[in-house]
Amino acid sequence: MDITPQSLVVVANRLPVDAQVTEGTEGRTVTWRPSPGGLVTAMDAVMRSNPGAWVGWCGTAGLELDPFTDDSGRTLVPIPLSATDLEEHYEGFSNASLWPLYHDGVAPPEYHREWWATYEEVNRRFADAAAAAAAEGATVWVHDYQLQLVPAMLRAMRPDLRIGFFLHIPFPPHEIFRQIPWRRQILEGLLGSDLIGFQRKTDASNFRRTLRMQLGMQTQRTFVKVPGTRADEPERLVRAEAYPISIDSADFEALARSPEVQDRAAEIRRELGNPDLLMLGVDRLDYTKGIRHRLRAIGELLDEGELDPTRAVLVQVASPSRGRVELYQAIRDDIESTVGRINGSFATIGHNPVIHLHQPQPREEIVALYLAADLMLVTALRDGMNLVAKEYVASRFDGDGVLVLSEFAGAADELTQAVTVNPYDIDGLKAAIMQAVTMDRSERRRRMRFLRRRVMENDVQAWAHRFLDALTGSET
Ligand code: GDG
Repeated sequence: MDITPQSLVVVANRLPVDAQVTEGTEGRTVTWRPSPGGLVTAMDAVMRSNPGAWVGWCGTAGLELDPFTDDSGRTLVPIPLSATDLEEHYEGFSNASLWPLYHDGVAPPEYHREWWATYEEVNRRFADAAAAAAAEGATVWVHDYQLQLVPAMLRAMRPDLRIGFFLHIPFPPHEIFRQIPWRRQILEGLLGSDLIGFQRKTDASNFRRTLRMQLGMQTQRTFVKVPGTRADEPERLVRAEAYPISIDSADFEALARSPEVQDRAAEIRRELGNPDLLMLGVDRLDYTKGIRHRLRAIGELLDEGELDPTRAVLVQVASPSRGRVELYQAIRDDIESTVGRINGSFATIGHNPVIHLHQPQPREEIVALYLAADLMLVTALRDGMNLVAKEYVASRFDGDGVLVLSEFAGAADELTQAVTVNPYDIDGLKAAIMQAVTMDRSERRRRMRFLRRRVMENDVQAWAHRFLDALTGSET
């Protein structure tokens, strides 16, 4: 099918919908199920006035599908990925090379030349599709570490486009980034953009410093001077700065206020035996999230009698993630055995101090947990932003609850009234948990008021508009 070129094109690893394939007697039928997430919500707001096109993978390996227009008028352009593409581009170079390295090497990155070759090939496929979907002078917004080569590939084909790139994960210091065998290609890939957005100011400054150190480029404030590649090509100015992402804050608050969710929150506490203290962790099961450090601190506090194992409970939602990458299987085993050890030592008949849920929970259940929890524990070792921290705050319309937040999560830059921790410091983490447990009501409410002002004002719609306004030059 031919695509009508669009003036706004979003390019992301996944489409905002997942294909559901059924094989029947009359052949194959494909239906589409929305796959809601932060990015989809953010773009919904922007695409309402300008439906545009979305280029991404449909969620099923080996499926080749034509572009189509959905109910809201968006053009969806599915990119086919084979099982080998997924293994080498997604699980390999994206999630076993770049992901650990960009998170400061909290796990050892692996490099394989065939992974890199597939990464380039897949990026080329996305860039070609984006070029075909973009109208003359269109704005193209490329997302995340899986697609860092797309901006330069796109610019080479379509110099008329405005190209933006947003990195959802941290950008590491030059000393760490420089170990990538293909570091030059990645930097040049990103520099095809007009605007490169990062979560934190430190990510943007790590990037600009890497360009100075690695490519000898000059930077001025947030701008990078990118020399032309030919003598007749003028220098370009590329902007690299922080645009901290957020959530659909009003939507979380509305869900938390709904009678069903409030009833469920009360019911959760009852089902847990009306504990004096309900602590909560919600993470994708990932080694960057510091789940082990959190469990270690809680285990020691129970051991030392600081927390009463019959009156305190930690609910840890660790939703399955990247289960085919080896390291992720190991972290699951590790967490399950630690939870088993803590419960083995402190459980009584009818009460476990740690509940580990390794199944994805419905969104309503997550919000009910936010509302029920006295303490939210976000102890990431490194995290671009951490939306869970913001979701907890947005859900607490009752003005209560304490957020314990790692200083290594991007959210710590804005949520300065959380109880901040260095999760590597187990004694410090224990002290922070106890500070939160013993905090008096007026102090809790004062801090939550501040946090809520931040999260309710700076929501994901504001984030998307800010980025696009800067990209298209319509900033006020
Ligand atoms: C990347 C960056 C950055 C989790 N379990 C369930 C569930 N979740 C939802 C949470 C939250 C999301 O998943 C996780 O978002 P995070 O921001 O915490 O982390 P990443 O997935 O690593 O996201 C991160 C983000 O991109 C955006 O730029 O903040 O730093 O790493 O929304 O609520 N949702 C449901 N059931 C679960 O079991 N429904």
